[in-house]
Amino acid sequence: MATIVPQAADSLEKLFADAGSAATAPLWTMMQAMVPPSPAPKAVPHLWRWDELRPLLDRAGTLISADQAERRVFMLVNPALRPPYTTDTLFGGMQMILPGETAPAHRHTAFALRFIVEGERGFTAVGGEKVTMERGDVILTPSWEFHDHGHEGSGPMIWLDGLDLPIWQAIPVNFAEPYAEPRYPSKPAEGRSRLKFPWSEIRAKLDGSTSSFYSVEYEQRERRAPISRIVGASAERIAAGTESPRRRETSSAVYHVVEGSGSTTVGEVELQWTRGDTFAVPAWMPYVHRPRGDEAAYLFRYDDRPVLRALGAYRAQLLFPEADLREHAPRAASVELGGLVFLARTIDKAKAKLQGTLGPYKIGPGLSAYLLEWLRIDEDAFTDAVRELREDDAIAAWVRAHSDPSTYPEIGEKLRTRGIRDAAHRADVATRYEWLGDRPDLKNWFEILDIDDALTFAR
Ligand code: GTQ
Ligand code: FE2
Repeated sequence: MATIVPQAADSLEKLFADAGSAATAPLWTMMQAMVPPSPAPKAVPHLWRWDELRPLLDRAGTLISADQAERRVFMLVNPALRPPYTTDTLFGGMQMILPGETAPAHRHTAFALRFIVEGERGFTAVGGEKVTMERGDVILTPSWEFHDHGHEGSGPMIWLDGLDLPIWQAIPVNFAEPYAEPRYPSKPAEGRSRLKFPWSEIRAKLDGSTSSFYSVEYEQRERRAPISRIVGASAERIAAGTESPRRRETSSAVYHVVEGSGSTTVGEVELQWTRGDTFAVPAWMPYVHRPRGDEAAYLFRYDDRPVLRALGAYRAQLLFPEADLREHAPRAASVELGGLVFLARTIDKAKAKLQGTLGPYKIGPGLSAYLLEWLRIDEDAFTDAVRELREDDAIAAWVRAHSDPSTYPEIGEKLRTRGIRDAAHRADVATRYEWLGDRPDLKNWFEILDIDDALTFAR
């Protein structure tokens, strides 16, 4: 007689066991972890002190040659992660080469930048172009170009390497190729190299601003674009006795202290820094820099903003979210506020300047500077008012109280009708607005700015 074996009741436990055997797993037990409610970087804020790294490099210099090592680099390993993570998306390493040494030529899909920390007359040869190094220079190694390093000076040559290696852990199709010889044939660059950004140039831009906080983005020489499709870089100046605006971004950053000392609060952590130190700011943690003493601080940083933008994942919480001119244009020239054209646009630019998000815009020279000049309002006083008052109406009332409203119709007329004066002026303007060469019919600034705003953010 056949016995009937009762079918044991099914259970989630059994289901999970069988699902595991079938190389599957239920999403619903880990929904939050797989699709988290907010950005969840694994990296922690951390600082690497120059006076700790420097002796390590010295010792490495006596124990291994650049040739043996291929690259004599101490990776800056985030304490919460493993190599090559300095942040979740960025790699930082401190590299040293000694006089007469060769770090042999290779190429890889990963992008690299170098920020020169110590020494002179070192060089890196990139794609046949020999680029000499000096403290503060930023030198680019674009993807897939052969590069080797050497040193024709005396004493150690040390720099910070910034690479996108962590990205290639998630997309593991990074590959490298050695060159057949230690050196790839190269010649010194003729004139200004497309690969090099001297510190003197960047510092002059930073010092050209009256803002207590100012940020300059490194852009490709040939066109308005970040230095690579994955990694961007900028330099920041924070005046003594002030602090940077509190920010948080979905991008992470590696900072290097070029001049000055101070501290950065990242989330709950306070990092104390001085010249030569390097620190990691993970994604989405609020951070603010404060210089110490009576000197301004100059910081270099690289970040993953370009790749986040490409992925549609760049977000920032800023002091003035409406004024991120890296992402969108300011209000149009013709927008009137308090009886004045161009005032709304100038407010947007002042806000952007305050928080380091001017992107391709500037306040002066140009119509914003003329507006303030004709109103007899000092730019610094105006910027302070924007910072304090924040709202359009309050700022417009302040402007009214600090200028003569009977002059507004005339000022408006002058601004509206201002345009390109002659061929020489046009040639000069066309160095900044390249597309103008194709539009000889255009003269009026308001029209030019409208078109340029649209072109700047056209994708
Ligand atoms: O100098 O070519 O820090 O290929 C990591 C990978 C430096 C370099 C690094 C590299 C290099
Ligand atoms: Fe390399």
